[in-house]
Amino acid sequence: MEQTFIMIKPDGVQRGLVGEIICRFEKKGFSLKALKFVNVDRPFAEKHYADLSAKPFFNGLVEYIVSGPVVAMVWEGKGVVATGRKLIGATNPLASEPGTIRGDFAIDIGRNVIHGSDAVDSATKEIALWFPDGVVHWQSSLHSWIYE
Ligand code: RTP
Repeated sequence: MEQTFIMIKPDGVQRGLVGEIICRFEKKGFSLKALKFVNVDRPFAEKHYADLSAKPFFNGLVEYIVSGPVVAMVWEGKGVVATGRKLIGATNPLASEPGTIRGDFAIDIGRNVIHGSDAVDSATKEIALWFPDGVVHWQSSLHSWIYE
């Protein structure tokens, strides 16, 4: 079953959106496989966002991610990478549809509350980076009510 890496960024934590975000993924039917509350340091944030290192906003992005604790999670389910991105909404919250997390709770691209892996291979890399000891294996008892 597909897995994705989701991070609630420092603004999402500070604004008390952790429960709301977890609720949205749970209600959709996805399963939570790993969760930790963590302060990341600069080298770690730079590694996570290595693909963006040439972007002009890279330094500000890293400063933002290290500015407070984040919630790192692994969610599992059919199509969770792409559908997780739909639940999150467009990168720029002003372009995110109402009903999405960023569409409902954010305004500025530099304070957009949440990160979600953009492809299955980046999800695999990000899960390995954030959860090097692996994740818990379990199956929800609701499985047969969610999947045909
Ligand atoms: P994320 O990785 O956080 O899920 O975001 P994304 O794929 O939707 O967007 P990406 O292009 O990978 O950018 C990563 C994060 O960088 C910040 N950003 N700031 N100031 C800017 O122009 C700008 N552009 C991007 C955002 O926090 C974005 O989520």
